[in-house]
Amino acid sequence: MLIISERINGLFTSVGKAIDARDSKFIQGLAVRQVEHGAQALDVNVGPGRDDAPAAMDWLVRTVQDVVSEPLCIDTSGPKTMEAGLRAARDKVIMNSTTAEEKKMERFFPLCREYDAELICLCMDERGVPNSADARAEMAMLMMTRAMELDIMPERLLLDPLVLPVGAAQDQGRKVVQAVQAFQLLNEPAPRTVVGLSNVSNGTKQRSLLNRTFLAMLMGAGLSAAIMDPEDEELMKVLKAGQVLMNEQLYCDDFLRA
Ligand code: THG
Repeated sequence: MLIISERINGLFTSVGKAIDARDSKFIQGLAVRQVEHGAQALDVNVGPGRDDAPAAMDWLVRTVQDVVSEPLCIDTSGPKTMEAGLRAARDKVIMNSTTAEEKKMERFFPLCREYDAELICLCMDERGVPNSADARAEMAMLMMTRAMELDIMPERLLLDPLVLPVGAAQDQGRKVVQAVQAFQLLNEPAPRTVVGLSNVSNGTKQRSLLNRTFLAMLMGAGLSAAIMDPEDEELMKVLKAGQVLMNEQLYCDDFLRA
């Protein structure tokens, strides 16, 4: 399980303010802390509704990579902001993300090829989010096929079924679990999968409990990566136990500490 830090995101009020003020100390402190707690990659997102998004992304990427060497996951739906992030990045990145919208694929696949990046493929298109696991798998297949036509091999992709808040769409949780299983049958070797875990608990009162329960379910379904908060200790305990139970880590009596 690849742990991608969710915290460098302008959605968080404090992070949004730090980006506005170009407060590199605050952002760098957060980045270092996330890595110390187990982040293996860092999602970076300047947040919604900015006129200066490409400039903000350029600054954010440079600021974070000055203090950590983990790969960055450049999180934006805007091609200009994505390109600014790709140009600023010193090492290879994960692009987060294309959707199945024609306009998105036309811009993001060539960028992926040009910068030799990995790419998250988010299951949604002009009509919204597919309502079933099968419809999500069909959309993931479409993105994978289109990528291959441009010589982007499936190994470079991460398929994201798109997690919705349980409070708004309670029937979607199990469909996402089923979609993660279905995605792995789309190719050989099985394509990698990723989710934005905390989406599931948005607007609820038991965020950590819902996040860690959903993580266990998704790990059981074979999930490869999660955008999540490694500073949530209970969540990280479930992750470590899950890795032992899925035979991804060697069991020992002290596995939580190991
Ligand atoms: N898939 C992919 N990328 C993603 C998502 C996804 N990137 C963004 C998001 N979803 C994952 N990251 C977050 C980050 C923050 C929150 C949820 C998911 C969050 N933030 C608080 C909120 O909105 O209530 C912020 C509140 C505060 O200021 O503290 O919940 O699905 N590929």
